[in-house]
Amino acid sequence: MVSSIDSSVGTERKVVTELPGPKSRALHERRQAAVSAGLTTGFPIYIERAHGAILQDVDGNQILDLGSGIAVVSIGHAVPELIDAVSTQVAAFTHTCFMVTPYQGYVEVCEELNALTPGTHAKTSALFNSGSEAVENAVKIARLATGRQAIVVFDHAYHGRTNLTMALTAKNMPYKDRFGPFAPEIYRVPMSYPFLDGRTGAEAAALAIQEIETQVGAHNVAALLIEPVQGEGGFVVPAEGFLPALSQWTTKHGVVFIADEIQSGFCRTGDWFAVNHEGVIPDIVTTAKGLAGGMPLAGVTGRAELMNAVHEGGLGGTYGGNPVATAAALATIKTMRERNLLQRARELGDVITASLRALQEDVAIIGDVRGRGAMIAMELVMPGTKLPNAAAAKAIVQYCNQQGVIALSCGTAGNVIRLLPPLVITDEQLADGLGVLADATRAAS
Ligand code: PLZ
Repeated sequence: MVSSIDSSVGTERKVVTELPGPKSRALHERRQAAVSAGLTTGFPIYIERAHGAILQDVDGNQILDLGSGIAVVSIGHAVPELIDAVSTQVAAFTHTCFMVTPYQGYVEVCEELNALTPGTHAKTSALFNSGSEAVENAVKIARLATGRQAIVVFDHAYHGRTNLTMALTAKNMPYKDRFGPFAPEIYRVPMSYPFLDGRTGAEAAALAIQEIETQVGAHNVAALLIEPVQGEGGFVVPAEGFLPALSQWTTKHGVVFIADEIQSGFCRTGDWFAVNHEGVIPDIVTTAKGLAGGMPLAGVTGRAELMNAVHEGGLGGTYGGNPVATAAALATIKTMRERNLLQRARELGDVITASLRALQEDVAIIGDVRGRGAMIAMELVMPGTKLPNAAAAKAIVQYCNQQGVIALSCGTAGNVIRLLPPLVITDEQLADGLGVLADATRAAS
């Protein structure tokens, strides 16, 4: 099999041209003529190959990846087990459409999802292509199963860019602006955001619940949809007790609790799912990103009585659960187990948190350091306040890029730097990346 990896990609960050280099700049020019201007790219270096936590661009620069393609390649780039599984599957068959003729890989991924997601109750799953599509389907299922329409979402939420998921997403620019009209029956309530609201989990939950009950009515609510650690919205970790209180409320009122674990799931936070940190058992879990190591695959997993309430033929799609993507997912899950990436994510989190906390002592622009496992962020503020400092975030990302490090920003105000390294990043690579990030932060403050 093809298990040989491309050994030409080094293991160290190495910048050999100005960034972007001449070949990347030439490709970028071609791109301007060919690709819609609606797609922008933070760091337009064109990638040729990758390995582990290093991306190699067309000019021969070796770039340290602290973003994993937005939490996707958690097992690292070019993992031999994944290459083998995908290559074998490509040679066997690439597509049948699961609704026409099925195959084993689809069933096996559903079995894994049913077993890995929290709770020992009977579950079934359905597979799709993208996170947005998974969220859309979770909402469809919850509405059908409950016979209700209202969907409750939170401030700072991100759930996708399709029409329904734009409505579920909080931030207008760039996701929603002038793309409406949006889907009705979506209600947004306050998120627990300890750094900014200072509320305990119980207080924040009481506030959210009060708004739902007075403005929507519990009996109208089909589902409450929440990211247990918010991703694009700023790596917001709700105060302890917030998620359990909401979960209890949904159970009491027959509301479907949907955990969107698309960014936080699959080892990222040091557990299979972020809800596990507080023992919350969702009715439905949506997954994507880290699930398939870079192949497009998403899942909806939930209580069998909800998932199976759907009429025959009510769920589907041409490519959902594509055989190559399901082979990638099975190899990814196996790799996560064999390399004990849950444990590694916790170790990375400890190192990153300690480094950022030390930096916070030195500079006045870091207001908060937060996150779980290998999903850690710093919120940048105007010194002495909690007011957002988006300019600093932008400057830090640019500085990192110039030094050959991919760092991502997020946050409703664009003032959060988030770290999502591949979980196979070495200690040396991480120390190198954190050093560059510290230099960048000092330069910006
Ligand atoms: N739910 C929690 O994080 C995707 C978006 C990048 P798709 N986040 C990255 C961008 O700017 O488009 C995401 C997420 C959560 C849903 C989604 C949507 O997943 O696979 O991008 O559709």
